[in-house]
Amino acid sequence: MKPSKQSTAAGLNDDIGEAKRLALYRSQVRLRDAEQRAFDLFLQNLVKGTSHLSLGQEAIAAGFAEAMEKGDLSFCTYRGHAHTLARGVSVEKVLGELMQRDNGLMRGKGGSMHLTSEEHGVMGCYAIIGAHLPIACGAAWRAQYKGHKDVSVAFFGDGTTNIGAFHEALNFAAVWKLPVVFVCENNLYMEYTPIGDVTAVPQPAADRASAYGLERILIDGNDADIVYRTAQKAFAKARAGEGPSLIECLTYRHSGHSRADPAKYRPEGELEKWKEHDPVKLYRERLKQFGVKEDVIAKIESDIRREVDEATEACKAAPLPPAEILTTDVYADGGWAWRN
Ligand SMILES: Cc1ncc(C[n+]2csc(CCOP(=O)(O)OP(=O)(O)O)c2C)c(N)n1
Ligand SMILES: [Mg+2]
Repeated sequence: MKPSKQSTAAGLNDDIGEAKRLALYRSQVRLRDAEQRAFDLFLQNLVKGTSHLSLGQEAIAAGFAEAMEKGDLSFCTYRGHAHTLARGVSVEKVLGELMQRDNGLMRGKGGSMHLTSEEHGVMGCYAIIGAHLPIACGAAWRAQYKGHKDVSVAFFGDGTTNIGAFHEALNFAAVWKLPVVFVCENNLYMEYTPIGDVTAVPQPAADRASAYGLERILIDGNDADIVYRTAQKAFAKARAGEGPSLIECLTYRHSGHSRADPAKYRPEGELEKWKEHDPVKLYRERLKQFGVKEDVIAKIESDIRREVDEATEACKAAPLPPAEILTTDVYADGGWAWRN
């Protein structure tokens, strides 16, 4: 997608307020720095197993998480670091998990693709494409049945829209008017295949919304203000009992699909073009347009740098998990920890 002309005009509408704007920037810088560090640690052979980065997609995680309330639930894919961090899980817990240390979020037993924190509303990262969409519907159905006001939010990629579970979940959510928000992060590629090569419509999620009686929502996913406003609207609709939303966010991943992918299949110059519309860079400019002083911005950046450095050191010093935990949090112990 070309950088949106609308985004600047929309961004200058001061309905968000300085405190929230600073929070949106802080969150995006934290996601960027933490994931860049994860990549450095992988190059040092300190990250075990595979991992999928969201570098370039930060505005979506930050914008949605900042619009969520405590108790709202996030359901992620294997590309889940950013969403987990954006809900407030610490950088140390996430990096520790990637490094398979005892201080990790799952004490090193899950790795990059299984980040979960019930306390923060992070209801897991799912490696099977589309698997979490019906699960998010189940969580939303529970909220509807019990009269709770929480919203379930399922994040997924463009490729996921060609999977049966996507269509089943959309239909079910629309028929039952469930408080669920489906967020498609259209980064133009599936694993290595351009989404346009294998999809019948140009916009894989937005162009299918009408099939389920839903509004067509297609936004600039690199502009955190636009993401935040769209999320707020969808959450208000869900909380009012008016049913689900399907939001397609246009974005681009800066790195390959996973750590093993050098992304050589992308046309020359495409990455550079998208980097001109980098969400972090864009939002830094936005803050300046609203009169935020350079030293305030620089302090946010240096505070995050320190946080990521300290988290890295803590993870490097942390022990491996003890062997005894192998048999905890699994069905062999009755699965009690998961019941309520
Ligand atoms: C049911 C299923 N089929 C295939 C795969 C292999 N696979 C892993 S990621 C991926 C691409 C998904 O692309 P997209 O939904 O656009 O998400 P992105 O990785 O771009 O965030 C595929 C096909 C899988 N994990 N699950
Ligand atoms: Mg994709």
